[in-house]
Amino acid sequence: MTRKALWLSATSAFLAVFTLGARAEDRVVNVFNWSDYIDSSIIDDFTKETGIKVVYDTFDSNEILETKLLAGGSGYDVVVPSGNFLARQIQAGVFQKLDKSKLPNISNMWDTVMERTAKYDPGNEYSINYMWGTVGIGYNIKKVQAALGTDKIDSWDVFFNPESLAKLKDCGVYVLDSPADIIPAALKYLGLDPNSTSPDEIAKAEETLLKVRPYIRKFHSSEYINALANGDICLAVGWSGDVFQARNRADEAKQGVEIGYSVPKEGAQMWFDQMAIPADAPHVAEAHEFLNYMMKPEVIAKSSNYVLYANGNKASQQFIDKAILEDPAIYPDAATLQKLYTVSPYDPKTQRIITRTWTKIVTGQ
Ligand code: N2P
Repeated sequence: MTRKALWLSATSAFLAVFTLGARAEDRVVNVFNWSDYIDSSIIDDFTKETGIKVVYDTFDSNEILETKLLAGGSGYDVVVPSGNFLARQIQAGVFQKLDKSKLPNISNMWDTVMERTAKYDPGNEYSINYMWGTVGIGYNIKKVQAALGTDKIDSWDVFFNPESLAKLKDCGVYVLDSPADIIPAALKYLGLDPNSTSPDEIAKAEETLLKVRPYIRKFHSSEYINALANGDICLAVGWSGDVFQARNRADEAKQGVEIGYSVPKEGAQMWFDQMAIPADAPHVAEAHEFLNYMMKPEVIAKSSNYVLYANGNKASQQFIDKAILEDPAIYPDAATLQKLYTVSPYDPKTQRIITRTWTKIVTGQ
């Protein structure tokens, strides 16, 4: 081979590898979603159907997601903040508007849910609902019966009343490490507006939480699923579907652990987790394909059947297990809806107070 021929063949080999490499690299979508929030076969099926590889990464806190998004350059193509966080992230310019022409399956979405999510994302221009649920009380039925003399929890009093929580200290109490979920619950328990931005009222919520602080073993937003399922703890203030996943894991383990979930009568927060595409997402076309896939009725129903949260896709309901669709703690009936409130994003000043308050509560000082 002459030198020139050698050079040419090396170049074409390089070009071939480079082009193949680039093509393979194009077909990637980087997804950042909550932990315990998908049936992983959905990811595999998406890749089989589209050829797009999914790099799937998880978090368990809106604050963690927000820090990454505000820093920019996260590399994520699809992220799933809760509505109250999404709202201020939209304001901060973190997301791009969705190209609805690439999302024909949007016609499957549920107007009732879209009306509610429009409160955070006017016109639903930046986001699609993934799942929604409540913040309530998960508990070990037998252990609570033994400690409190009842196997039915219907009030926040079991948690916020120090005399009651003291009785559960030894069997173990976990609480979400999530100020925007717990402080509104404390305000609601006190008969105040869960959306209060009054420093005095937030101080009252802090006082209430500090009184029960000695009886809380851990603040964590995902470990309570296994801790409840294994019988390591007897109560967790947590998210509905996670508690139901704990119940299923306990049933599968057949160790006699029975898990209950309560939407307390004083009221509970209803939240919406929204799929959105960061403004600087590297794979925008693939992100739209992913969102469109997740809006297929059979696909999102499979996810709800697995994670035990309601979704915002009306057409998926025919594929959702009857027991899930008819469980008012998952798909609330009118009476349960009456008890649910939503939360608004905190303004910067209130956010600072909330962050300071939360540090005091978690550290117990
Ligand atoms: C998933 C919990 C997501 C609910 N494990 C919080 N938005």
